Amino acid sequence: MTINVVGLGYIGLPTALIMAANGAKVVGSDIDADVVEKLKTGRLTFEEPGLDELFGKAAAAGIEFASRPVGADVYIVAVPTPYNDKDKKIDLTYLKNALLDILGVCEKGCIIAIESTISPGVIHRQIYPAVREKGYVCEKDIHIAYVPERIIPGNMIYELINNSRTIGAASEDIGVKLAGLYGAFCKGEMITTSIQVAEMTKVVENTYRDINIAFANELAKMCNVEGVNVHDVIKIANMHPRVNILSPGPGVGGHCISVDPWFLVGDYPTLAELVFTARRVNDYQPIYVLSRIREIMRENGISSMSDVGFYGLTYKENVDDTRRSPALQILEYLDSFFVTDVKSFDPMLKNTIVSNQYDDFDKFLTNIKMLVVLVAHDHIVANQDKVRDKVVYDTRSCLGVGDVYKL
Ligand code: SAJ
Repeated sequence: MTINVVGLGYIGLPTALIMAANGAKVVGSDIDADVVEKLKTGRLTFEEPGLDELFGKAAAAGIEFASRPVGADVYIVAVPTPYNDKDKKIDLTYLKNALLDILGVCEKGCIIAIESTISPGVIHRQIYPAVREKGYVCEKDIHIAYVPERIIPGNMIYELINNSRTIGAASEDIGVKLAGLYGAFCKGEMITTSIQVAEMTKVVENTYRDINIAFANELAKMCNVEGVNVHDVIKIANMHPRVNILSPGPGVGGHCISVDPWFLVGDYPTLAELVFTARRVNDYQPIYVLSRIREIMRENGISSMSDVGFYGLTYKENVDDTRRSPALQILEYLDSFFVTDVKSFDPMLKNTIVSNQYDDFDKFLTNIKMLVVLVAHDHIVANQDKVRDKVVYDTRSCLGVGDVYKL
């Protein structure tokens, strides 16, 4: 069986590599010529623990890279699916373009397994018609399946191998074929179900997490009014056998949890009230953190933002991904008021992406009076002794050092 993984981003690349490393004949394709060129010359496009080693194994096993889809038995599609800012509905431009490219080269009988997040009903309402328009009979000439990914950046390789997989297919036969294909590298349970259930489940998983984090963020604000440590409250509440509250933080970033719930809001505007409110709470969180920064500055006689340093620019700990990062949102907000002198440092970033960004932690520290920890990278936990003489606002509650402000 030959496999073409279409879209070599955060999901497509590890998937292509793990399949090749486990013996499948894989071609990875991406419309971004730079990405293809880098991969062809042995360079990875982002950092992730274990990805380097996996790349080596896949290269030795003969993985190929191309700038367009090629003939294959199975296509695995992992292209971006953003949402339209106006109506919050899913934007299927990339997915439909990838599909048309595949339909231009595929043979009858192939399976197109979509991994990109989609909103419920998209395959029947939008993908099937696009396939029919090209003269194919769905589920006879071309099989469409929905196999959403579940891996978490920072622990992707482990989760690719160990998470259970949802396989949404129109027939048992296709479900079994895909379970065999994924089962070649994945030790988790293969759960075969209908396409519609798989579609709804994917969005539900991320929405559940978003709502839970929104509750934690709201709780943090109430605890702050009471002068109570929210982390103590959550820790004790979570000791109840049926309570599991997530952690408050400076906001919800990344390209999944802060995006997918909008699909439900866009599709069911009068029904998804709780989902909408949770999104608003989490989207407002960076501004709340900024108001706390101002309060803490006042309390400590710090009058200039140039004395404040932001630690962490990525959307979460130990990754180099800055998409929809709360830290960048705070910086952008400050910038809109012409406050451009805040200093920042992120050990995970090799490039300078904002002004006054330091590449040396010690130098960064000597130039600030107040440190705002926005991301709990292992690096800051290991180096916390160095920040003892600073006013510290730890929005992730990751530091053990004595006198720090918590969220
Ligand atoms: N965050 C909090 N508090 C928490 C947990 C997370 O504020 O207790 C913040 C993080 O700092 C980050 C954001 O939420 O800014 C999202 O991070 P995350 O680690 O919760 O999730 P993602 O976006 O990296 O990955 C999620 C995962 N989904 C679930 O856990 C249900 C992953 O399994 C999915 O594969 C991925 O979305 C996806 O691609 O859909």
